[in-house]
Amino acid sequence: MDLQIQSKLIRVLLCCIPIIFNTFNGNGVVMASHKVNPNYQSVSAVKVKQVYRTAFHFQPKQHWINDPNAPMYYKGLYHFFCQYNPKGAVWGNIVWAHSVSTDMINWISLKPALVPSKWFDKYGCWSGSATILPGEKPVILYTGVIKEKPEPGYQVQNYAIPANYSDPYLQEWVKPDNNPILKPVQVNISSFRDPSTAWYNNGHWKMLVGSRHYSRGIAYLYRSKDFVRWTRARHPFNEKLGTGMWECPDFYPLSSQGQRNGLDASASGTKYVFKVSLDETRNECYMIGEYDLVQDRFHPDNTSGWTAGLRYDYGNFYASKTFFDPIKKRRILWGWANESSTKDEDVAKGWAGIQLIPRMVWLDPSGKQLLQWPIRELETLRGKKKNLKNVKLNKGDIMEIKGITAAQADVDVTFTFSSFSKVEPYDKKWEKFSPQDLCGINGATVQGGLGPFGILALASKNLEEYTPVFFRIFKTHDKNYKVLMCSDATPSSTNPNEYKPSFGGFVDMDLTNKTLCLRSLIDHSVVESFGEGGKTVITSRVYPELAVYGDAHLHVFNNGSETITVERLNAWSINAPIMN
Ligand SMILES: *[C@@H]1O[C@H](CO)[C@@H](O)[C@H](O)[C@H]1NC(C)=O
Ligand SMILES: *[C@@H]1O[C@H](CO)[C@@H](O)[C@H](O)[C@H]1NC(C)=O
Ligand SMILES: *[C@@H]1O[C@H](CO)[C@@H](O)[C@H](O)[C@H]1NC(C)=O
Ligand SMILES: *[C@@H]1O[C@H](CO)[C@@H](O)[C@H](O)[C@H]1NC(C)=O
Ligand SMILES: *[C@@H]1O[C@H](CO)[C@@H](O)[C@H](O)[C@H]1NC(C)=O
Ligand SMILES: *[C@H]1O[C@@H](CO)[C@H](O)[C@@H](O)[C@@H]1NC(C)=O
Repeated sequence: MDLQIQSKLIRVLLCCIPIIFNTFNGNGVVMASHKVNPNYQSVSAVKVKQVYRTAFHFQPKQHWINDPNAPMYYKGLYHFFCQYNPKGAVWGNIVWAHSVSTDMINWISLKPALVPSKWFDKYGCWSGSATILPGEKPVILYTGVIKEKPEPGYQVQNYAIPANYSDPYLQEWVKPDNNPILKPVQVNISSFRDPSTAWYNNGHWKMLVGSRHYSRGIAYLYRSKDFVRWTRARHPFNEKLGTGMWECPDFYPLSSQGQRNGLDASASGTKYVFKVSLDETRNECYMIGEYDLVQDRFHPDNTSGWTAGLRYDYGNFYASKTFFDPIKKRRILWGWANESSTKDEDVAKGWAGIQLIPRMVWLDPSGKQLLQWPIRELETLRGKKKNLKNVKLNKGDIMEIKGITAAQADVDVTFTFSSFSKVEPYDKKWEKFSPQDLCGINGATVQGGLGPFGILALASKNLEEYTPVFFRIFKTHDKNYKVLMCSDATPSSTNPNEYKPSFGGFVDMDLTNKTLCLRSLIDHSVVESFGEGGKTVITSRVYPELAVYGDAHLHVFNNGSETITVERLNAWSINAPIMN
């Protein structure tokens, strides 16, 4: 059946299912970095402001969402859950929102899957993951908050199972009475959360729980034979001094270098990925390394360990989680992007938070990092197309890409240049700077040698507002080239109240062919950009005042003295899918 028709059919079928609202009333729980304003957390949206809502990114109809939870495939449907406040547009009253899809693009929302209802989750059903047990039996592991104190709450780990395995929608979940399965024994009772998907080897199920001991970030490993009685391993799976609380640990095997197919959590990989979300800095770090099966520990490779500073996304992206899609044999990454607007604006908008487009992840041919690419299903939304070939851009040139909906678009460009003669030297004093700092110093208006060149997304007619996404190439003292990719929200909006960071990441690539690619997904208040086939990814949230709907424009530009050629550009209007 055609996916769209099938989705519509599912929607029709689901209209008949009564939505049961939860009756939980949180009392101003303060989560680590979410200082919740109790005055706001149960202020229900009266009117949902549409202007910055995304068209093709995952969003509920209204109110707050954060972490993606337990993505999985079950009996013909992709299931997606996330942290959700059913009563307001700021964090609080957290339940598990639940949606299903046949393509991870069109979504239908169901009633929340988990709401606080038992003594072991009375003050919150926090993040967790799904594991598919033998016989196609999904089980959810999640964090329950049993006391409000000490802040941000006393945390335990619970499990939940489907009430009816014949129901492909998995609408009812049961929390068995032998919960919690893990109490915080000899661990920090208020920093003990986010159980990972479990994997199986050497006769045991294994899973990770995020924690901290003072400033030491820790991922504890637990083992079980029956999935109910769990024992903590003597050594943490991984830990690091000075990194603070580790949230949402994720661990998975990879196929060999350059192989795009993903592996089930329990398969043995050529290499493994270990990822944590760092609560203190509110960004993530992933590492590629070896899994020591005897010690049950993860050892990052020297080239991809802590010092490499690898991130899935150098912009607005947090609390990510992957799952293995058994149908298309791929590993899919989900991540949450919060708002860059103020709490008052969020309350006025009536909503906050989006999930980014699911990305396929696999090991780069170098073996040193991952590659990421939006799932192919997104391309089914492509509408009107604009195509360009061999267009030269001299210093200062800006060329508009007309004829598509620039506020809701997918643009894919290949840039080439013919010489390195004008490349700028990489200033030695920048070595202590992060790529984000470098992008802050070297914006699109700072003219250079080889770059800046790229696109101007969500631009107003007279360029009072625009979000530049661009590259700039430098030559280091040891005669290597360094490619910097930036996504700069600074000029994105004339509203002075927004958070408008200039995000940046280096692109570790071979420039022999003198080409560089950029793909950006532009969706009203989000610009999600993939540099060089997904080597470096940066997401920005932006809120233009003028460049909205039909008043948004898209351009390519060059502000470096070396002429840049747009060898090929494809841009599409993107249609809106069914969204909850
Ligand atoms: C279980 O789900 C199936 C499929 O939706 C349905 O036919 C059946 O009535 C359900 N059983 C119960 C006990 O709800
Ligand atoms: C335990 O976690 C809480 C909440 O994050 C924190 O305030 C406290 O310092 C932690 N204690 C230790 C020993 O890590
Ligand atoms: C990785 O680093 C460690 C410690 O610095 C060193 O002993 C080891 O030889 C390095 N391994 C490789 C493959 O470079
Ligand atoms: C290019 O640089 C000039 C000089 O700083 C600036 O006026 C112009 O706005 C820049 N172009 C873009 C697209 O930022
Ligand atoms: C350069 O281009 C050639 C021919 O298209 C291709 O085979 C090769 O992989 C490219 N090299 C790099 C480093 O991209
Ligand atoms: C998203 O919002 C911005 C602006 O308020 C903060 O600076 C970020 O820390 C926050 N990110 C997360 C993951 O919460």
